[in-house]
Amino acid sequence: MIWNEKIECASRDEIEKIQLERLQRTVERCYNNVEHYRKKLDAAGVFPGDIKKLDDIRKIPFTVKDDLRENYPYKLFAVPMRDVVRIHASSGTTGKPTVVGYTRNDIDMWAECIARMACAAGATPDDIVQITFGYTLFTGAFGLHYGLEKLGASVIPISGGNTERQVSVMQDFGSTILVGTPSYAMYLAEVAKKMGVDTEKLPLRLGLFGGEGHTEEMRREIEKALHIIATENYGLSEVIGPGVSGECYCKNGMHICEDHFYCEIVDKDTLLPVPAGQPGEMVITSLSKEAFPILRYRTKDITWLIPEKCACGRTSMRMAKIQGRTDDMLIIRGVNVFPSQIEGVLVGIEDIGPHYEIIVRKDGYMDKIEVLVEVIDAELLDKFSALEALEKKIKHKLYTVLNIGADVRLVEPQSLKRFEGKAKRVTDLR
Ligand code: DLL
Repeated sequence: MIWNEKIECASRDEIEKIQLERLQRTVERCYNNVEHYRKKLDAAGVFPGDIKKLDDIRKIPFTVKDDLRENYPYKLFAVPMRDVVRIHASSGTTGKPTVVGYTRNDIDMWAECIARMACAAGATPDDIVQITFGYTLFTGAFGLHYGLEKLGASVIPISGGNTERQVSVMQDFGSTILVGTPSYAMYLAEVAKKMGVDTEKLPLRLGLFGGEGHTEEMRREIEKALHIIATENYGLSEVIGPGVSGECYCKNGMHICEDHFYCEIVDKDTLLPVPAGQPGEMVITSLSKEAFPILRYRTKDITWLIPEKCACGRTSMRMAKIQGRTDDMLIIRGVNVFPSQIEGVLVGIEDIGPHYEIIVRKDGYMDKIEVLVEVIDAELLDKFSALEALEKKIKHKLYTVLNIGADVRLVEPQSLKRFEGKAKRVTDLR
């Protein structure tokens, strides 16, 4: 089923017409109501009337995370506080958090975007949905919650943590859809197994995962461990939260809600547009948001656009899986390494589990990378030659993909950290 056929299957012309009208309104709203944008647009010599065609968006200066921090907490809001009905924030590991607001219309639009992507993934009003994102300032839980209610599903707002209880609720309440991060889904499967629960017998059938990336290899692990179809969705708090895009059941790129978000891909160094199909940094402009409109936000997420019509029938632009972030790329002895490349190698090797940790340190002047990964069978740790052979095999596979040598340390089963929200797998000690 298609939630909003008129939009999701619209022609390019129809979509671009909506986008241009809404872009013009958004630029006007920003110029008239937000001092920060007015100053930036004035400095660039761009006025709302200059946006005559979609490509004119390139005249608009970029917005970056620091702009949000400098305007903490409410200075980028484009409506009076009395019109704001919800506030979220992203924690941010450094500096001040970034704060975003929503009007009632924004909340409705958000729910619409989530309903579209959940429906595309295969969710129906008959589903029982267990939301394991934390109901906090984080946008994940509330975003999915309202959208799935709009779709008509029965939502269990269990929130994050207490994994054994999650498994019991899943059994007792008959959850059919799991919402959370992919790393939490993996952990949940592990806990279920430890509790002696046969996941094949659970009614669970579909996962709506996001908030962080996972490789195709990890997706297959999750699907196998929970006996579900695992789909992925994408978004970020600065733009709305989840709901920017999501996979349909074809699992071949995430459909963008293009009538609400205009996505560009730019070269991360030159900031010039790259052609469809080529990777670069995703830049997003909101097209209909009232409380917190955002112009050309540099997400730091690396992906590319897929313009072709999807096998599901939707014509909407898709975005490829996030390949990494411009700021999570590790430069090891001059070579660019993305943690996702390491995950792609590890998951899929027999005898080791899907949990891993990457440690980067300086050894004299040299960067050293060490990958910690759990063996499945603890007894292997006592068998020196088998252990050595396995380490060698992993090292070799890593070398062929990364083109640099990495140390591998095999550790006890269950000894690495598990995550209830987004996983943090890299420790850079340099
Ligand atoms: O993570 C919003 C969200 C919640 C999306 C739940 C989907 C589901 P932030 O905390 O602001 O918002 O983090 C946004 O997370 O820029 C990406 O780097 C990363 N991210 C989110 N979804 C994906 C994904 C939410 N599917 C940042 N694949 C983004 C890869 C993702 N990275």
